[in-house]
Formats: sequence, structure tokens, C-alpha cells
Amino acid sequence: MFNPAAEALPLPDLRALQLQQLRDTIARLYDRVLAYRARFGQLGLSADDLRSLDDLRHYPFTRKSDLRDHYPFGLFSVPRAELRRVHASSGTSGKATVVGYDAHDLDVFAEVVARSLHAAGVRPGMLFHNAYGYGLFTGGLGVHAGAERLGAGVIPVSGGGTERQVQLIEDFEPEVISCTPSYALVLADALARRGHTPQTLSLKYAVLGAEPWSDAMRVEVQDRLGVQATNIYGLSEIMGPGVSNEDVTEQRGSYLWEDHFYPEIVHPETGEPLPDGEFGVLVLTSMTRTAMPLLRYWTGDITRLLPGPNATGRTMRRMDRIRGRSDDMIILRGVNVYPTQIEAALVHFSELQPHYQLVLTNAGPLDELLLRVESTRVDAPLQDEVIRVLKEQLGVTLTCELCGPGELPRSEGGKLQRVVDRRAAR
Ligand code: ADP
Ligand code: K
Repeated sequence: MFNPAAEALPLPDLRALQLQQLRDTIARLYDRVLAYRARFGQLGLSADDLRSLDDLRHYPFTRKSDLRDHYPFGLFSVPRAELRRVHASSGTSGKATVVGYDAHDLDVFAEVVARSLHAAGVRPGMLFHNAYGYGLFTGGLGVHAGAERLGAGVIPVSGGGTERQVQLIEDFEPEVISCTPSYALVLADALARRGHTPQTLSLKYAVLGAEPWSDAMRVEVQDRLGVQATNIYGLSEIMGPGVSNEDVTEQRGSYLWEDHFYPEIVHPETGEPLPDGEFGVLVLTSMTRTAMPLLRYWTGDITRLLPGPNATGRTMRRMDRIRGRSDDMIILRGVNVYPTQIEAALVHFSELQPHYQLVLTNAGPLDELLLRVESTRVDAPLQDEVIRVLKEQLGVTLTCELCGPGELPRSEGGKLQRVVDRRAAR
């Protein structure tokens, strides 16, 4: 463990700490964030109404739309001069979801990532090839700071440029790689083309996340890169990567750092809390965040909590892999995008009609997204322009097929299925 005192805190102490921290968070939101004060006021709630952890169910959820409504800094609870970093969720333009960190938040961020990486097998002195994207996306800088905190030597490669990545892996011989699972397979292909086998590669550990993946994919990555791979989970609204991570000795569910993030699983329709072990929407409260704590944030991610004894000595609960989402968000190479964002970007083209379909496939190692859209002009230059604009505005790489008017299915009264998922299970 990176921090045994915290990770193995006796359960009664952990629950008492959570209750105190939740009360402090509610009081802080009431005092400092107008939007929360108004909501609590309407419901007649204050921090004093949280007498047990069970009382949390009476408090309102926070949703992604709340961040958009208060864009950019409306939910922050510190003056802007105290900010030390700002991130924005990937794949969004215009009213992105913006998150802020003060010095204390960055300290906690590095701590939870360091715990995550330690659980993943990373140790001081190892070289760490970080292929998560740097920039507004939390992945690159978040993992970077945590790896440094742990005492690893970080190679800040960022995403893309596969041939260069391969060259750096050959030359620097890192023990650890961190990226999305789909990109790990792209790198495995490229390394194999250069004649590498798992035995000739220096890599020992892979820390993979930012998008859903399966145990079958884990086996493939492990076999082809000669690594042990663990699942890192997180989201910018709560912190970034490192909200939870699997232990490499178990590879069975990601430990949630419950002294900072309070987890609940709720029913996707009713919002009622569900017991440990049942699948539902993961709802998280960031209890120690000072620049932007969020109460009961609706992640949209479907999973379950795995309580009970484990061999690692930690008292914190694990969460299972993400099974899917309660909304229509698509995750493409780690980048989040909603169909409505694509729709909004298409408005710029006078030739395009509001009839479109999004087809997800996975014939190769990566998920691919095909946009089929009706157009009064069907030619290659327009097709390329659509692809370019979507890449520029949303950060997503997709292919485009222009169709003649009337070629795509129309709604027959019910909800039109915009996203057609043709991905095979891995
Ligand atoms: P991140 O930088 O962690 O990807 P974002 O805020 O851009 O943060 O995206 C968060 C979303 O990405 C999560 O709500 C979830 O849907 C998805 N995600 C992150 N990590 C994983 C993971 N390990 N497995 C499945 N989905 C993940
Ligand atoms: K993501």
C-alpha cells in the first residue's frame, strides 16, 4: 500500500470520518456556493440533517447539466485567485464542464493517483511511460503528478504518434505504461510489427482506463505486451483518474479511495440507493475537495460495489468494471461525446439535414464511430470537411458517410435510436 494508515483504516473509523467529512462538505457548499444553498433551501436541508450516512439519500444529486448551467466557475467554492489548475471534460466544446483545483486539491489528486499506481504494481524508481493525453483532459497531468508523488520517473509522452511511442519504449525501456486499453492494443500491434515479443519488451505493468474494457481485453493486452494490467477509473468532475484502481495481485475490482470519495449505487430510474453488490448508477461525493466539491454527483456509470474481505488488507470497497452508462454518452478512445454535441456541430453545414445515425463498430482494436448523415450534396470534399470540423470542435476522430435525402430511418413516433451499436463483445 502507498498509504497503509489510510487504505487500511479500521472500518468504524472510516465510517466516522466519512460522516464528518460529508457534513463539512454540505456546510461548505451551503456557505460558499449559491446554487447549492438555493437547492438546500428549497428542500429545507442543512448539514445538521445528516445524522447518519444513510441520511445522505435525502440530499439532491448533482448532474453534468448543473456544471453546464453554472459554466464556467459558478460551482467553485474558492475565489479564483486560489485556483492552481483548471481542467475541462474531454470532447466538449463551448459549454464544456469545467473543474477547478486549489493547492490542497492537487495534493489530494497526487495522493490518490499515487495509491492507485502503487496498487497497480508501480514502485519508486520505475520509469513510467505516460501516454494519456496532456492538456485540458485530466488524464495526462493527473497521472503524471501521481507517478511523481510515488517516486517513479515519468516520461510525459502524451497520446498519439504511435511510431514515436514505439521508439521511446524501445530506447528508454520503461517498466510501466499508462494509456487507454484500446490504445494499448494499437501499441501492441505497432510493437509486434517491429518484431517485438513480450520477452523483448521492458514493460511490466499497464495502468489502463478512461473507457470501458473487458477481462478478455485484459488477457489480450497482458499476453501481447507481457504486462500485468489493472483498471484505473475516474472522472474530472470528482477529481480525474485515480478515484479507484485495481490491485495487481487480485485484478478483481478497483479499490475506491473512500476517505476522499463517498460512493453510492442508486437505481437508474428512481435514484433510490441500492445495497452493495447490486448494479446501478455510481454516485460520488468528493468529500475533501476544496475548490469544487460536488455532492452526490451522478456519474452515469453503471457498476456495483464489491464489499467484503480481500487479501490486500484494505478496508475500502472495490467497484466492479463499468458495465455501461445510464445515458447515451459515447466514449471513443477515452474522449467523451454525446450525440447531441455532434448534432450541434452539424448545424454549421447548410447542406446537412438533421437526419443522422451514429454507428459504433470494433472490427480492429479500437472502437470506430461512423456518422451517417443526410445531405443535399454528396461528395468527398464535404465528407472530409465534416470529419475535420468534428475533430476540431469535439476532439473525436470518426468517419463520415453522406447519404441522400430520405435514406436514413425516421422516427415512427417513439424515440429514434441515433446510436447503433454494432460492436462485438471482446
Ligand atoms: P477521465 O480523464 O477519467 O477519462 P473524463 O471526465 O473525461 O475523465 O471521463 C470520465 C468518464 O470516463 C467516466 O464517467 C466513465 O464513463 C469513463 N471512464 C473513466 N475511466 C473508466 C474505466 N476505467 N472504465 C470505464 N469507463 C471509464
Ligand atoms: K473518459
